[in-house]
Amino acid sequence: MPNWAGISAKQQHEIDRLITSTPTRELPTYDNLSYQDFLSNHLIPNHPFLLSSFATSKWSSSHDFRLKNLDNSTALPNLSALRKYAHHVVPVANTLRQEFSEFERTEKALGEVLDLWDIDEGNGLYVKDWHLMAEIEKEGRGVKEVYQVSECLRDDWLNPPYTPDSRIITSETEVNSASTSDFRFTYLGPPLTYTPLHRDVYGSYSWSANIVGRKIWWLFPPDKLDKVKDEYGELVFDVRELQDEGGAIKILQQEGEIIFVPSGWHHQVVNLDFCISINHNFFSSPTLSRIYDTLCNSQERVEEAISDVKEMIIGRLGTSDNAWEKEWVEEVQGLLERDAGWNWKGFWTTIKQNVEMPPALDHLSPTIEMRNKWIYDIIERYETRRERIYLEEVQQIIADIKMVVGSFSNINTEHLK
Ligand SMILES: O=C(O)CCC(=O)C(=O)O
Ligand SMILES: [Fe+2]
Repeated sequence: MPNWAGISAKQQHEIDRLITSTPTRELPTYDNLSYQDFLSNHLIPNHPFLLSSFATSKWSSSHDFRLKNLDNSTALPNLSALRKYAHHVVPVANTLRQEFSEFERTEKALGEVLDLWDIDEGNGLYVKDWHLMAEIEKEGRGVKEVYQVSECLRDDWLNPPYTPDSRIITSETEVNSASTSDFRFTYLGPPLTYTPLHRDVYGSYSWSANIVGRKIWWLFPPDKLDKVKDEYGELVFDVRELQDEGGAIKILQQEGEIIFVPSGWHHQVVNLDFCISINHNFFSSPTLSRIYDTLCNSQERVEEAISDVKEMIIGRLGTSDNAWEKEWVEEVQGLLERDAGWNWKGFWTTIKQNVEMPPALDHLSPTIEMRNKWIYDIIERYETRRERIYLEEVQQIIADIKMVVGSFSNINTEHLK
């Protein structure tokens, strides 16, 4: 008995095929994971794992969003409980309509999508990247009405520091402003809605909790992507088309479990049931060098894409002084922000904010010495980049970071090498 009346026998067959073709779990699953073990065994080596449903059993959403399903161990979604958010305008992907390398996407009031699902329609619609937590906070309430962030996941440099209660939102802290980003998402969709193969924004880590339903994940370490390409050498949209599904680590994530996706790993996700999930994209000091590399690569791509603009600037200003280079650097940084979501200013500002106001307690973060070493490693690398001389604002931000983390010579990093 499927947990969603809107699916066909053919679709149920595909779900059964996905379940039976998933091997026994190849990744560790913890009931309890100390921060120290998380840091040494997963954050630093960049390895995936799962937390058992114990991690979400006390979340309000695990109670409120589930309807007991007598025929099945997996719950049904309590769509009526989501009605209190019917006025939220949410991004909706139509997973039955592919447009080039994305699904057709629109924005709708959540209530409109719930209306369709209530009559077993809209079975390709996937509500993705809904900023539920930010919306709740904007409405003056606390996110404890939905979830609690597991203690070991609190050192999150990309999102507002976790607080269960309502947050005072000033123009300074307003979500989506330049100073605070929000990568706390909620996803919901019927069986077989899916997220195609991708890597997360900025090369971040992500964690994803299944509140309702089960998902299949295909995970690819960065050095295992050669079998995931089509005949033109491009990464495929859907790994199910491939022989051997590209040799992925394939995981069936049960209801209530949290999966950790390492930084820079490609992944694809298919919902086996009607799923409601919550995820965070995040990063912290152990992966700063990967985030740094991702930004350098994005900049290289932008520079290649607009190399004709460089010629135009040189044609106009000549090369007798550095004026052309300053303009070129500014042009690239502007486009980088639009294309990659941030540029050097955004990157270093994020680091400055997190060293000035660490998001997690000491025992839930790397030691200060470790953190500072990782920061200094990327500062050293940045200081060899030519464009830095033109980005004066960024130089000041880095000077501020150095003030907080102390001068390099004062830090004893010998034991970390
Ligand atoms: O659940 C999904 O459909 C996608 C989730 C995802 O890509 C992530 O958590 O990084
Ligand atoms: Fe993702």
